[in-house]
Amino acid sequence: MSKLIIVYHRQPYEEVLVDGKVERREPKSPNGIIPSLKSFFGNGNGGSWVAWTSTENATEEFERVVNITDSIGSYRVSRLQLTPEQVKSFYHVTSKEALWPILHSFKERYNYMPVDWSTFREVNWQFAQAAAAEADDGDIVWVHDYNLWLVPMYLRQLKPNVRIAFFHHTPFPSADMFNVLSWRAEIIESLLACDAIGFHIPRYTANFVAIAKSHFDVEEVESIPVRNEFSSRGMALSEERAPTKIRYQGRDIHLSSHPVGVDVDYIEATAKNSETKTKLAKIRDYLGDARLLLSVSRTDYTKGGVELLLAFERLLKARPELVGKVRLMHVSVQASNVEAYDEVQQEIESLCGRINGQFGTFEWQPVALLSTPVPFRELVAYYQAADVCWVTPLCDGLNLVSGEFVMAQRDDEDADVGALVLSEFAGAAVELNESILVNPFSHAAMDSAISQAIDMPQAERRARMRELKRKVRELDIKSWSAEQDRVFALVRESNLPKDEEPEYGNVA
Ligand code: GDG
Repeated sequence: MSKLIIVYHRQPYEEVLVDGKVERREPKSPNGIIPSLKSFFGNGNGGSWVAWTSTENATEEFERVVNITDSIGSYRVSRLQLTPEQVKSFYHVTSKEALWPILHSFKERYNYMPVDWSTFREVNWQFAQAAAAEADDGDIVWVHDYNLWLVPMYLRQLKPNVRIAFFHHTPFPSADMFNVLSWRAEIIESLLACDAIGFHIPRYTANFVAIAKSHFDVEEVESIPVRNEFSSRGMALSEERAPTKIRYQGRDIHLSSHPVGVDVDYIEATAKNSETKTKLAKIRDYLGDARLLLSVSRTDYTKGGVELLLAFERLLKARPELVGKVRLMHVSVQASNVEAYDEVQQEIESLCGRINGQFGTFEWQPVALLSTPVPFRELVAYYQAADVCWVTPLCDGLNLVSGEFVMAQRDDEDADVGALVLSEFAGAAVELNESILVNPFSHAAMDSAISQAIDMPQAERRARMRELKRKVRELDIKSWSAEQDRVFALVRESNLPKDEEPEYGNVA
């Protein structure tokens, strides 16, 4: 059986400095993308993980490759040592200031000037070299996300007979947006060196195919209809068909459109845990008869925090009877080292201050802003306490918060459940169309959606929640993993080197 080599920019554990020595700790919570990816090593075949670590905290005994044994099993971690200058240029500048805004369709935020593309190439080349050192012919190298876009092309040069798969966690924009990138042909050519490429939803896959066809002689070989329940015509991200295979220079490239799901079992178990129940009781006690509106994200202009706060301000102005009766908990986890995020953080802080100043009293404040992460177990208790979960990104690859909120809701017949307001421009909207879908660019739509959610009777909430739960359960993290395994199996059989290709009439 071939090995799997995962290439992801972060290491699969936390590094903590204890008495001058680096200790590696397995994240306690299985929630999040790293534990999900690591679980692919759990089948006993072992594997390797390639990531970077900064030379900033380097110790003398730095080991380039370490063997890890943890709850999943044993695997190797190959670490690239990047200088602080490389990290800044490759990650904080090129990836976050130039690529990220275009992926999320913010042309006006495209910051081309500080980009040093040669450093981006150099870092991607180092990742490709490290992956090549871990891989034998026939092994699958699975590369994640746009900051490693050039790895497939370099890897194909270094190891022509490895299988290369790629997964995009972000949106893939339309051609007129993508083509703003000065390095567009190089990026697409690199992706065409893959044997498989995965996206969250059919729209992103279709966008990629259209761009690839416009740059190179790419043939669309296969497509499938999108399941009826995921294709409400006329919605921002709806598509009727999903391309599943393209051909370029005689090689097949398999395409998959499947959202990364949430860990349903873990969220359900956390929701039933006694500590969560205690926390929930405390939150309810604190809220009294006020209702909780909840918003959870990283601080990022794509997440629409500013627009959401403005809508909350309009709500309190338009419906004064809600003053003192609804509280907004706005978790907006602050990131560091990206200038654009600092600006948004300041805007959010200033808006929260303005709303509290206008509508608050000494005893009562309408918005609670939290800029540091809330532990996941507590977050689940807030999901349960929330009357409305308000998720209105301007653009989001998928959005896991909406799925987590749904799975945290109680199932019993008479339980009070929350309502979900979800942006049409989050990939999750394609699946979760029983939520209140909203266009976050329209004040009128934002205003009526939040009012509709607050006023929605329990019977309607429960009916919608039943359907939402069914879908989140069906498209959970296990189903995403199964889809990736299906694609890996296809990839193992295709684009075989000439001497391994079965001959006609000679197939077992
Ligand atoms: C990228 C894409 C795509 C948030 N606040 C706290 C906290 N979180 C956790 C949530 C959730 C995760 O962070 C956020 O996931 P999202 O999907 O909402 O967003 P991104 O971080 O932007 O992720 C996105 C995703 O990749 C997967 O492919 O869906 O579109 O942008 O799991 O729970 N967790 C804790 N405290 C917090 O305060 N513990």
